[in-house]
Amino acid sequence: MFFGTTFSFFPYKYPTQLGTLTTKLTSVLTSPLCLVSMAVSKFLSLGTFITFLCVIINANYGRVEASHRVYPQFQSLSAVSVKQLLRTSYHFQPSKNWINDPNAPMYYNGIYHFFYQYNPKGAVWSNMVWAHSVSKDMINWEALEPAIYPSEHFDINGAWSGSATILPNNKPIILYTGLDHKDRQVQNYAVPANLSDPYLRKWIKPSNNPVVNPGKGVNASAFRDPTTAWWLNGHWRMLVGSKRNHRGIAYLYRSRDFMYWIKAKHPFHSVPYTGMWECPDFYPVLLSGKEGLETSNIQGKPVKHVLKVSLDITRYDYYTVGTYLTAKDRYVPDNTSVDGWAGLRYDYGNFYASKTFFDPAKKRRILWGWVNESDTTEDDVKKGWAGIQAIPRTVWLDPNQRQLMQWPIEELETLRGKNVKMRHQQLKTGDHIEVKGITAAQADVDVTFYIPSLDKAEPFNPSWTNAQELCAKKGAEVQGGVGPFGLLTLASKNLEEYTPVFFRVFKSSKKHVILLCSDATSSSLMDGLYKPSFAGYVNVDLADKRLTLRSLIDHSVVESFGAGGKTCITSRVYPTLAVFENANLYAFNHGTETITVENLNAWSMKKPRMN
Ligand code: DQQ
Repeated sequence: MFFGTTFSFFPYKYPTQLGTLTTKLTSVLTSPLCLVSMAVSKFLSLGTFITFLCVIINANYGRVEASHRVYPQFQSLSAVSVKQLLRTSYHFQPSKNWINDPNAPMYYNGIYHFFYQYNPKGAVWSNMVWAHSVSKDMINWEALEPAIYPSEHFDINGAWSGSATILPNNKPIILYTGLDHKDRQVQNYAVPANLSDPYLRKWIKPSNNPVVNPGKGVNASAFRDPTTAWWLNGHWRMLVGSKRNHRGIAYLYRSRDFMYWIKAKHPFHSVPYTGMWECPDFYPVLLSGKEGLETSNIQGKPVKHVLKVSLDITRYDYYTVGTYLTAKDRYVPDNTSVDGWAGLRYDYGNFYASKTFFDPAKKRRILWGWVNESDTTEDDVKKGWAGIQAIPRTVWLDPNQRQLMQWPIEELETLRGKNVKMRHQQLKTGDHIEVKGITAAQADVDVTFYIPSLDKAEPFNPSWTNAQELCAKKGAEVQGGVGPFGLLTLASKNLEEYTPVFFRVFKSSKKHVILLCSDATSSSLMDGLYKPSFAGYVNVDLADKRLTLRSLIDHSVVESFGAGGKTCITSRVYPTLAVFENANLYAFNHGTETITVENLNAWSMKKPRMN
């Protein structure tokens, strides 16, 4: 079931890395296919055969690594001009070049700091530094000089991802991965040079770095992305992502003084056949309410914990909800959380290497995620830029305690300009009704659909475990019973191009199954794009016969939140006709059951200060 999803990435600029072509080929041939086949080989003779093949391939070609694809010819090619056509307006991005992972988001004395992986020289991944921006609202940003860049033996070959911790007496400290002079991944720290500079412009990397070496038994080329540290019973703790063979691992390290770290005997958590765990994130969530918690602040509080890992093989972010066994210093996911590739995702679209932080100013936990491109590397070089960040999201535990809820930070609403409404509008089968009067290429749309009757819901086949495959099969044009209904975003006048975001309701023996799709198949007339039918299931019971959808539309991104933030999907799209004032927005229904737009609000969005 994962084959289609995984392999569909490879023609584009997704996994694989620093190696030779052979290594790249090996990773294509081995990682996804072999891991799955090994998992199923107990049951299938074909699986056994493929596993055997993989072992031979692995034995012949040796180490398999994956991270970002390398394009030596483009990596330091300065943008001649930055193409504005598809640049986003209110999503975070620098003025040019490549960006990837969010690093060390934090709040310090009234200012939000955001660091990110950045190539100062070109529009493809390479030459990584920690770019640095500051903001008072996480919407308007001012760019500063890079905070961390390769300069010492412990990071001379790269300054990769990491996290911030606020030490007692309000002292920020950053842990990050350095690629040292031997190309080993080591963990370093950096501190502000001047705590009284409100912008914390300069960061120092003291000479006692690295503070953590890979050590015996740890794969030095798969040992990265330290988490925010937490304090418990006299020790700091932090996690580092890794893998051994094909087992994904979060190693736990402890320290009394933040300088001298010892690896715990047992990994904090690990799962077989999941490959490299990049950018782990671990944090507490309250059992009820939307309030966030500081990572160390759990004593006496009714909490669960969340462990998120970025699976390099699929390039998606998966999380489980579970229990932190503090006495054993281990994490155990709840039995309601699937621990692996079929598990919950923050976002069922382009969203990777994410990281949360606790915002003490508004007592909330905020999630940042990198939204990568779906065009070709050549397109990125021509554009002179690649990568944006999703709108920061507040995250909290769903009252059902089985999943998270996510919602764009409230500050985004300060960008809302002209508002249009649609009320009690019936959508009969085949209708698409225009939402007129806003800048449809740069908009925020929030809609509540009312479903008068669920009787016509199509039967759900239990073999449809892969939402994305189901959405590809039953797209926006395929007539159903209850749905497909939703929004046609970034639509050209004659619908040569459009990105539908829609629901489809099925009936299974016990309950209704709701599918949310964000389908890029018809989004662009351009060639060579990755146009997936991203989708996720939405775990709601429909007792009130209502479904809500919010979509943030920003020229080349559509970021959607289904059912108040239960299921989120971000699509990158590259319209050629549906641009600027030629983009349109419609509400539509292709199901035989009439649906009512009970309430729709759409706003033109203003452009914030963006770096
Ligand atoms: N990107 C960083 C790594 C991380 C990966 C390097 C995830 O630290 O594992 O740019 O996208």
